[in-house]
Amino acid sequence: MKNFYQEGPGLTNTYRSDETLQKFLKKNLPPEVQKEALPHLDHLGERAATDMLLWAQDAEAHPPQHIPFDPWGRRIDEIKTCEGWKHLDRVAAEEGIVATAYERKFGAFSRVYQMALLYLYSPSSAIYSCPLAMTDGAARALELYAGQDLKERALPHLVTRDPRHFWTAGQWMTERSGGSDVSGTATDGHPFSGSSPFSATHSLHGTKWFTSATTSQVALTLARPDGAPAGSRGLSLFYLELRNNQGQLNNIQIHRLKDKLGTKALPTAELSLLGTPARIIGGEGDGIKKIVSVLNITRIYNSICATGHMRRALDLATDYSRKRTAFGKTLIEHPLHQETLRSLEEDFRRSLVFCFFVTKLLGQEEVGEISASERILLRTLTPILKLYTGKKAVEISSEVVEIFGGAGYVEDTGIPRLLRDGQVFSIWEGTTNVLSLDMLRAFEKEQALPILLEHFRNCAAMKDSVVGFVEKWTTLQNIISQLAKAAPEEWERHARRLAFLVADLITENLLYESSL
Ligand code: MFK
Repeated sequence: MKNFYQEGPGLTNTYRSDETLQKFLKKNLPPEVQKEALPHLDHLGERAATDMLLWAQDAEAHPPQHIPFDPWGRRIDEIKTCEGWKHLDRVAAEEGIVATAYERKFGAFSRVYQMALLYLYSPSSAIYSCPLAMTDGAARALELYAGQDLKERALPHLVTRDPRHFWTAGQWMTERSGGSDVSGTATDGHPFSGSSPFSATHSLHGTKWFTSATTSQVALTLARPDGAPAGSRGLSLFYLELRNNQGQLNNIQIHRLKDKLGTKALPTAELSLLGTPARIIGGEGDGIKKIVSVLNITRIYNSICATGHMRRALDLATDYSRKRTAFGKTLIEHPLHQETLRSLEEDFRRSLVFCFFVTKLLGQEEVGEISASERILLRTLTPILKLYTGKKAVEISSEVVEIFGGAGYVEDTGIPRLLRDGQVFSIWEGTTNVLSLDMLRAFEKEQALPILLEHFRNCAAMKDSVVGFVEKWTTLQNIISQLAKAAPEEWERHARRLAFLVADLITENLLYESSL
């Protein structure tokens, strides 16, 4: 043991090392999709373990800086990002991380292919996947609600594969009064009288408290047009471009970058709109309903990124477990360690199959091949997926830090970052409680509960009386019958428990069906 030095964990092609993903895709993608997607995923898996990894490390080592003034005192509000961050933007465009979904070459499976790309891209992207989530969500909202001229102006940039023309979008919803409750949004929209290249209709005044990816070219935001009522009903959805043709900010003042627990490479700013030209989307009102088309996509991104994050943490832990010796054998040879990893791997597999189940439904919806009950399942399962994977990402990250022992608690091993970054998934785009309540909203507005129960009755695990499934099904039925005549407050009190039970049932069945 003289002069012993521990070898650290390493990564190899993250597609080839991911047996679960490979098995899943080979079983679920039609042959013509596999023919194109699998070599592409192999190529991206290689990049995720080589060039992307180096750029992500560069981005983490050189976080963004806010430069409010130029040397002569002019307000410039530059956000300086490093080369690594810029490269990750280029990779996103080149590899079609957003584009694949909108080209719709493979119908509903385009989404599965695209989310598989995102899953490999995200853990080596220093969370450049966050700007991409909002870009994808904005593309969908514009596709659904924008006028033809705005679509023609913005959409090609959001979904291009050409890095020179690629734009990312922000989603600026959160204000000081609330990230979950946006009804108090204080940003006003007054009629705009100047000229603007995107035919602005309003000038916006207000302060946005969390604007991630503030280096984006465009953003969607909520504001209250003159004369609109108070509360969330009075909000409208707006499109804006951050800079004019000279590269100056369009009456936007950046106050500071947030000093966050994790996701350090991602510029997240507080800013004020000081008469920023903006274009109303889809007419006045229904702003929340329109912006949830963004949220329902970013929530699925969140889940895919959380699951990619779990995979990365487990890859590092597994590799380390093969290298680290304790008590006369490698960690991986110890039965208790094996059992710990096995249980974490199972949680990861549950997350992966759940993600792709919901992704497939999203793909079906986007190409108009979804039944009425599947659409309601998509609506209801999206928040449940997000809350489930968000929590699993935190749990797995914490266990993996522990697997590394003291080394996991030391910054320059890079392992503590897993825990800091992992924590964002349960907060970003809705906390566990907000999402549990969103599930109840779907139960109420869409009459989703009977459809969910019918789905469970038809599950293979139910038909084959799989013990774990049947036990949970009985528990779910008991809770529902206890709540049958209860007041809404009682449903709220049990919403989290219900949501996790639904997630357990869905994942139990998907694992059983897929034999993963
Ligand atoms: C990656 C690193 C990131 C860096 C750090 C980030 C830190 C975090 C920064 C953040 O701030 S993240 C927080 C992001 N915010 C959210 O995720 C929003 C959370 N809040 C919600 O999800 C609320 O439920 C929501 C604002 C969407 C709605 O609340 P309201 O104001 O009570 O709306 P209401 O009246 O229930 O719904 C309005 C309409 O939208 C209704 O339709 P009707 O007009 O027909 O009645 C709803 O049914 C519909 N709706 C609401 N949610 C929906 C939906 N429809 C479909 N899907 C949904 N999810």
